[in-house]
Amino acid sequence: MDELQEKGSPKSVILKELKNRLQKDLTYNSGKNLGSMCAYPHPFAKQIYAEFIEKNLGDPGLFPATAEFEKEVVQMIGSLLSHPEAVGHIVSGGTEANILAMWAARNQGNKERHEIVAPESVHLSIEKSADLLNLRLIKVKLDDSFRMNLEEAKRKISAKTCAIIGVAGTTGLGVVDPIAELSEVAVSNNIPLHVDAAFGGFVLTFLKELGFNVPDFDFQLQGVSSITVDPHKMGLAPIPAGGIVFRNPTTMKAVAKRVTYLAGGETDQTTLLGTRPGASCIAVWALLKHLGRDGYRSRVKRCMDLTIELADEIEKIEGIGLVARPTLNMAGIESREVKVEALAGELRKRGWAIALFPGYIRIVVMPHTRFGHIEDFVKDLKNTVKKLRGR
Ligand code: 0PR
Repeated sequence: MDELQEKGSPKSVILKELKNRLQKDLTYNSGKNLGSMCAYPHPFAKQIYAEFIEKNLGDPGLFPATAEFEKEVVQMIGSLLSHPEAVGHIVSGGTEANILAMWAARNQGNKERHEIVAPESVHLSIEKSADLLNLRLIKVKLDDSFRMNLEEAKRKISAKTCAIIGVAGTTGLGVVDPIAELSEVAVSNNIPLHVDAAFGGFVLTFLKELGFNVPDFDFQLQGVSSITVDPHKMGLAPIPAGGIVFRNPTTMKAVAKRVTYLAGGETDQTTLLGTRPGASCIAVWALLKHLGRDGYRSRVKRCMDLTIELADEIEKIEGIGLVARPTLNMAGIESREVKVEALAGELRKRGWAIALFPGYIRIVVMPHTRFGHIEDFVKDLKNTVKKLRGR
């Protein structure tokens, strides 16, 4: 048990202990982390973050310049998602972004509307939202390509539905739900469609520009009312930096609470948190300005090229296969011959940090992943499968 000491220790002693003990944490550049949707933050963003650490977006009157940067970040993200007039916030992550979207949708609808309709592949944060907001989460089965089954979704939508949720880059496999079709359903039923592009938001548009065949998912589609898009995933920003963008200010204002006593003057808070890290937001602003579309596009291309190489190698290994050809920079490994839990266990013993979902292993190819890391992984994967098949 640790306790707060009466007298402080010298910085050098503390630093030494921190460095020693933190060695236990896997680093991104070890190449062994193939299971995380986060990346080592871009060094420029890290520098900016440290420089403006004291900014608090919870009191925008006290930090008016920081608040302006937040507006501009949202506009830049909005422009990436085909709607520069978007409003929203840089928040703590995809979870908070999804909670905000559900909160706004619930408050905007009438009292009878207390159900949300989402695919089985939806992220846990939507379950948390339903729990917190007293909404009933109605899950829709997936089709053969692991996308939300459209016909079932239509059947489950009713006068009680306050939001439909589609995922653009599912947590497990990175697939994109039929957002264009869901948008039509949303428009004809006058229900907001929330798109969870926490991971896919910083990938899909660039893939499209690179000539990949990816479906539409953003504000181009009239029914899309809000989008979650996380700078701390493929946006390369320091944690915490999630993003929520709304098509209309009125949707966001549905959660507004007036705060009258702040040092910077009265404000309408439209976030879950009060005190919020302005440094995160300023770092995202700086990074978007620094990398530009071109910087992100080239990183996305590298990740996708590597993912395709990995996918091709997985397909060559006897005894295992891909759950689906990758849409994004993620791949799912399944097997009819060996237990994926055993396979994951063996790979983890060899130091690989990989995610294990029911029935498959998820690999995420992030900007810190190099060709050599994939080569090493494939080698271990081959040997492990061989060993397990031999039993
Ligand atoms: N929406 C989707 C589609 C997600 O995949 C995630 C998280 C969220 C929302 C929630 O985002 P926050 O975690 O920012 O609140 N997806 C990652 C996952 O579950 C989160 C993560 C990232 C977990 C890095 C572990 C890790 O090492 O895989």
